[in-house]
Amino acid sequence: MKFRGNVYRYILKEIESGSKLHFTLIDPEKVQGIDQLEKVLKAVVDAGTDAILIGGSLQVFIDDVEKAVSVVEEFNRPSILFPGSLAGLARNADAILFISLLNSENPYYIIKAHVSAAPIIRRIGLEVLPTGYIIVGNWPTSVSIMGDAKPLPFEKPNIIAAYALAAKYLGMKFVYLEAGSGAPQPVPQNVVSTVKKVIEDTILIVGGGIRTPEKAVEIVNAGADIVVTGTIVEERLDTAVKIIEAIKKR
Ligand code: 1GP
Repeated sequence: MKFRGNVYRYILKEIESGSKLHFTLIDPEKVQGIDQLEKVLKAVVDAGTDAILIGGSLQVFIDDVEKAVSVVEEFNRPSILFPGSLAGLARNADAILFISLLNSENPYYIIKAHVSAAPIIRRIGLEVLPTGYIIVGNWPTSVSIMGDAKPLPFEKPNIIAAYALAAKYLGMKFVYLEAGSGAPQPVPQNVVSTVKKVIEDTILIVGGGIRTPEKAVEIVNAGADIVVTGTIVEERLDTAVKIIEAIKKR
């Protein structure tokens, strides 16, 4: 059954009821057939994942994104585009994380891609989730390379928090702290808590390098509202299920 409704209100309602959310990231480039995707989605939805993000940094092609979205439609969870480029825009999704890469050194990723995308999004009629996207960590990752960003080091939580606060003051509804897909370490607890303390009720999404239930629970306990996992879903579905269950029953 297809998800129906307003995605932002759905997320807010969960958060206001005291829940922590989990989003599963599906990279269309890495999907190995519809059967495999259905199996993965069934497992994560049964475990309690709240929404499916669809996107990637490389080789994303609109046909693949639309195909992935149409499989998500079987599972009554919102499909949210998480585009690495304009090729990640798909007609049939429920919403789009409209991400400004705040610490990019290239204005294209801060605002110019958005200028190109905005009229298309309006025409398609996608719900927009305005998101300040901040790449953090002590190493380059695909997303920092593709987005011309120098990751903000974990040792500078106050600078990371200042970026997040700027996003809040610009009116963005979400702040996404991104350590990068497959990062060797997830965002540390002190960075999450420092950011959450200043952005208060702005919704905090944290992702990148989360591979164990313990780390996921640490991150939500530090103040993340939403945790995203992608790589572990592709590599160890059983562990991904445990991560979701741990977040949901904490
Ligand atoms: C990437 O934050 C997500 O945008 C997920 O990262 O693939 O490391 O889980 P992982």
